[in-house]
Amino acid sequence: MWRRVVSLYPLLSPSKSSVLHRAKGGIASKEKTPFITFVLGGPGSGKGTQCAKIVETFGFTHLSAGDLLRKEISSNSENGAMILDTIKEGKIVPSEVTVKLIQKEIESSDNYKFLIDGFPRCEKNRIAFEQIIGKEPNIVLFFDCPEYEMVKRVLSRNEGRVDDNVDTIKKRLKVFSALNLPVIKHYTEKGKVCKINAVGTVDEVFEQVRQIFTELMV
Ligand code: UP5
Ligand code: MG
Repeated sequence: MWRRVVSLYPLLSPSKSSVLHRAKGGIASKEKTPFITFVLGGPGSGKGTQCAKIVETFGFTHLSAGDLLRKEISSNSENGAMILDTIKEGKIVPSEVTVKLIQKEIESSDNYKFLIDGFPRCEKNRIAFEQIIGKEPNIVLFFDCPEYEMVKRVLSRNEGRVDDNVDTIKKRLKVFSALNLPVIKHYTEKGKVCKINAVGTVDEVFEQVRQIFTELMV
């Protein structure tokens, strides 16, 4: 059966106010450097849904790494076939490919506040981002969701995604647990993670998110 892995993971938890206090300095320096928010959580934890609400309420630009990769597939780019095979297997696309797509979006945007959704998914992704972009995230949101709930949400999404099937979701969950949780642990130790309980209605979850961003923007 689906195990509950995420919440049992021994995360350090610095207080939310100390995380926000540190991040605030970054958002104050408007337009000089980008303010980077990594939005992490397992497949179906609600990252994309909550990002849409943050964009609407707080004026961030939403960069979903998965959406950027799917766009590469549909535009028949040179990496399209490789990306499609990787996504079907629930594996992680080579870091440089994803970071370059994110970099292009950041550099061509007029905004300075970014939500980077579903990235970095592994330590190699994290290191590549920090080397190529030359910056760490200001803050990391982690949507903490039990596996049974993530599976239920993904399997009822019905938007025709090639990876929304029982076989691939099992692989995606394994990759999340093995490779993405260490990234969350890394940033937790650096005092950058705000953990959000992703169970509840979309609006209930957003209440927690709203509090974080309201405090950040003050
Ligand atoms: N829903 C949302 N919130 C809900 C709530 N509170 N209550 C009830 N239902 C809720 O939500 C999923 C579904 O649940 C939706 O139907 C929604 O209405 C409902 P969503 O907001 O889409 O969740 P999200 O966390 O965004 O789920 P997603 O499936 O997009 O997460 P993944 O991280 O798996 O997908 P992503 O697109 O980021 O990546 C896909 C693949 O691309 C990866 O597996 C990988 O192969 C590849 N990839 C890389 O290789 N590198 C990258 O950097 C990024 C992706
Ligand atoms: Mg998503």
